[in-house]
Amino acid sequence: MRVFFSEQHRLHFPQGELSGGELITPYERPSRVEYILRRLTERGFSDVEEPLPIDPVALHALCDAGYLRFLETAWDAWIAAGHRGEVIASSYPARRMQTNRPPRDIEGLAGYYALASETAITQGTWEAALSSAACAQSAANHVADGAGSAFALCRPPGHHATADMFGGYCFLNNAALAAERLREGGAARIAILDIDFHHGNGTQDIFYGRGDVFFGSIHGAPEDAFPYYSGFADEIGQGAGEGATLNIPLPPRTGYPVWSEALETLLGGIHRFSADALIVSLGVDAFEEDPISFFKLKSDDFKDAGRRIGKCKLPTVFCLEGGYAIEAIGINTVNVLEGFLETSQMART
Ligand code: SP5
Ligand code: ZN
Repeated sequence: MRVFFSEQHRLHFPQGELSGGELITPYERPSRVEYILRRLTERGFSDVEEPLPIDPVALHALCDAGYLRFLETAWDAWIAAGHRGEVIASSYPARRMQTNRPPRDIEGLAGYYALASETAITQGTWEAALSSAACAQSAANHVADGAGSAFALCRPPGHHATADMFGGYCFLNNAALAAERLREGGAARIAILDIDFHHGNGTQDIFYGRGDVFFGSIHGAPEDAFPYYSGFADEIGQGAGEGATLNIPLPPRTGYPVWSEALETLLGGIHRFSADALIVSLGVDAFEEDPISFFKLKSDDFKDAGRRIGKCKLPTVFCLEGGYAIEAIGINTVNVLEGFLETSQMART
């Protein structure tokens, strides 16, 4: 399985994450990918490639133009305004306020384009987000060209980002870009399987009205877990997309017996959808030792999950999402890939 990876991810390393009223060292930090790379090497995944530069046409087709301009210029505007910290949103267009009038002031603009305040923008965030998106795009190209699977080692992650909002450590929706690329590559129907602990609100939002892209997610129930305001079981898509969204929220302390049953339900949905290709939003924060999550999966469970996913026998792009138990993130991530390869019966191309 080819791995797409860019060193440019390092350009995004905010110093602070707003958590419990404090600024702490971010959970989503550069060393995460170092652990994954090390494990990939140990396990013989030696085919690691730099992605091609992002295709700007695809990016603009997916995202709001004002949002992209904001991401590109936010840091400079913030510094020019005299702010001394990192770009952190603090005011939001909440209920009954104006949600369609981007302010001129950069502090207002940050909240206009944010969905949460834990995620800071810093000097290299834009470049890093582009490189992460490029990994997803190149991985999708590789699969569209006939490879059975590919792993986009995306950092920063993407599944919380909508076409016009950042947050949840995400800026550009890597999985959505991969889906659109597979569509262009000839796959008529795409399934996105999101096994990150958190609901992939951004991916869901992007495809909510679409009948050609299925989105299924297992996640911590919104009553108890970020992003709190989406991921309910009655969110099923709308219009042409009705029935093409499937959410399975699960309560605190959910272990593998219940989690794997939910996975089978999603895989059944993907089968009935008759997908031509699969994208896995691969977060491993369902792990029992994850510091910000509450599921109880063990490292071996990730291998079993990979085996179940491989049985779909679909061309598959894996995009890295979350996972914050850093010492185990390599083992857990690569376990999914290895389990997948066991059952998908596709050679490591
Ligand atoms: C990609 C991804 O996994 N994003 C997750 C973003 C979560 N951000 C908010 C986390 C709030 C966690 N608070 C729980 C602290 C438990 N000690
Ligand atoms: Zn997550």
